[in-house]
Amino acid sequence: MDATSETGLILYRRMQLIRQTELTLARAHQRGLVHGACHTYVGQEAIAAGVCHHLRREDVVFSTHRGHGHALAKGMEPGELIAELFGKETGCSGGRGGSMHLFKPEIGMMGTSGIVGPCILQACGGGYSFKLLDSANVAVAFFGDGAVNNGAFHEGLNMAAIWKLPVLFVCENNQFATEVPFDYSSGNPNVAQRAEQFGICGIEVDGNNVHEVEQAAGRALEQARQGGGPTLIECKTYRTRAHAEGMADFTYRTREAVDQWKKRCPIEQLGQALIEAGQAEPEDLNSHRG
Ligand SMILES: Cc1ncc(C[n+]2csc(CCOP(=O)(O)OP(=O)(O)O)c2C)c(N)n1
Repeated sequence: MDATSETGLILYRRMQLIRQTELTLARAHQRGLVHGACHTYVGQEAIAAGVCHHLRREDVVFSTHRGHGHALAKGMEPGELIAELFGKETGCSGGRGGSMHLFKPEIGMMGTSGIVGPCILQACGGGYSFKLLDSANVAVAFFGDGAVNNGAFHEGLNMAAIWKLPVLFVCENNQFATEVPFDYSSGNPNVAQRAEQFGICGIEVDGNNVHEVEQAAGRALEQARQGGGPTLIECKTYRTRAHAEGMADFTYRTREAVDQWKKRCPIEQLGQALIEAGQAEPEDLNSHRG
């Protein structure tokens, strides 16, 4: 198998692992087995998979309330994640944290969080410590469009720029903060463009195209490791389930819009591309389902 098809299959498997874990959790939530809120990552899998493809165990990730995909892509076992949401001692946080307190520092998973924004500053702290230690590790902040009009975004990007911190800022622009459309809440809804104001590089990618995400992240992470400073990547995407399990979904957006985005499923798109390029057979993909 050549390197391209191997990468494709790794990414496919990683995205399926996230999708199947999320669907398992959604069903468990419906049965009342999940304690606390559960924000799934369905539709956005390409972003965690693409970025984390280039991360080493020592690199650190700071996440959000929608962080199951980040934890899994950074190497957390699905069993530890599911057990945590079930409130079991075998969960990654001993069953005392739940979905928004997933921690496993030994693999660089520095936490999901119920507070929108601070992960940006925490990643700057991580990057600053790597700089002081003169290490080639990087810190990654994943955050939604809902975080970019928060002070933490401006403080964090500016600090990372002036100190050339080894940080990657990944904005997952799924177009809504709960029910508020991003183009309503933003004077300038182009997130990538904002990087210029801080003197850093900003890139916009199709967040449902895992290769686009993976390649942009690979270049930005290499730059950060070599002392070239931070990058902001805006990944345009869409969540295809409700904001959180059990919440109503079609008061602020239409079923048709959701259906349109389901057709752009990142997993189906990659699977199709692998088959068309002769890099995988349908049975390979079935055997890589998570
Ligand atoms: C500081 C802060 N303000 C408000 C909230 C309430 N809140 C929870 S989720 C959310 C929407 C976040 O949207 P976004 O960052 O775009 O992430 P998404 O849910 O779309 O993945 C808000 C406003 C919060 N948790 N923290």
